[in-house]
Amino acid sequence: MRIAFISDTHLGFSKHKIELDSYICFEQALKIVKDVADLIVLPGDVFDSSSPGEECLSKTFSILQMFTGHESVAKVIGIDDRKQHNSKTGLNIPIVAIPGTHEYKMKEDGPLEVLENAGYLICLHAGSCTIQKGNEKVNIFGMKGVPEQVARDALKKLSFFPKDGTNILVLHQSFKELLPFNDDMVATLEYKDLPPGFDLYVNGHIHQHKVFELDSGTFLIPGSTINTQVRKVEIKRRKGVVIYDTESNKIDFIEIPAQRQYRYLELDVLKGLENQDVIFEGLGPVTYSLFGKEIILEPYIKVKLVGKIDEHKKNILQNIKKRDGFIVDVEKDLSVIEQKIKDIDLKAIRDGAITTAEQVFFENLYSSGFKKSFDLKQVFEYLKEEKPEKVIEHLEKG
Ligand SMILES: [Mn+2]
Repeated sequence: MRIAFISDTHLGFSKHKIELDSYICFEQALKIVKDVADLIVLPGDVFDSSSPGEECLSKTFSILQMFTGHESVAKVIGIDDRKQHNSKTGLNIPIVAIPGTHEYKMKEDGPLEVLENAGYLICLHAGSCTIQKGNEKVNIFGMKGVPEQVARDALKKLSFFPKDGTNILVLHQSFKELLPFNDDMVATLEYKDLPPGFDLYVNGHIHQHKVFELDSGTFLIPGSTINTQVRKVEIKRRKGVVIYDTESNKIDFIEIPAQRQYRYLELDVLKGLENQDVIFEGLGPVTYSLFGKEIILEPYIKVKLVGKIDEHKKNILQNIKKRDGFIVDVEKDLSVIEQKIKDIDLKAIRDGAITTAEQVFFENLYSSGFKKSFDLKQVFEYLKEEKPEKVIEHLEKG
């Protein structure tokens, strides 16, 4: 059996002036896998939100409908999950999904249950389902994305155990080994916590595609189909889907053909701003037709600025930001802010504030009947030094 993994599609993602990329990539992912896969697995973060709006659901339904209507060869023959509603899928290929961290809800139904009730997929929360094609059986075990602090205990409690056939465990969590630091708020799971005996361990959540071997078996991170954070590591590799062949154990990564181009630049304002064309060189728009419209995906350039900006540089920067046909996202390095703070004459501000406070103080005292015979200047000094007892002493003397 050939199983497709399409992870972290984040349908409805709309930050960074990007609105349709999630749908464009999801539709292409389904297009890629529909002729080659017998089963599709979505390892979480299918939606970007646990309560997507009508617009997002409508677009999602439109895309799924493009792939409905055919008789499937692989069939779902059993589901073992308490929260499961619907065992039929209207698509030509069965789809099994788990909710990710973005769809997380304690108990209520989320968007994946909406798709399940509409007959599009099987949503596993803490259970398994079996898919059969000819004589071959594949068991998909799934645990929905849970808060990291409880992930280790939750997985242990489920005590997943392989069944007859090929066994695949699908999760949506962080792992301690994948992090550069140890923090139970961020990850409690370690590879050794994985139940043994599975043919493949699949994990959503991590947006960079990776495959590696563990003692317990092969660990597959399909990676996301969209960049949700424009960071150096995240945009390094183009996005895609994964096809796993249960017979040969081969894992293939297939790139999504039409996707927005990204570039990450660290720019020293002293050197890098004069030759602006270098910033845009080699990047161009990508067009794609979806929902009966031609959509132009402009290249996205993230610029991290390092150094001090003067007026002249500010103008150059404005030109870069305004360049037609590009999305330019400028992030200032902290050192720029530090420099700005240094440039401000703090002493002048402080002195100015005190002078104003002094005036207000005197005016208030005189208007409330204080005689000018008091050395109010001295009183104010005492107050500034936080010595109220001295103030009283002074007033009593007067
Ligand atoms: Mn995600």
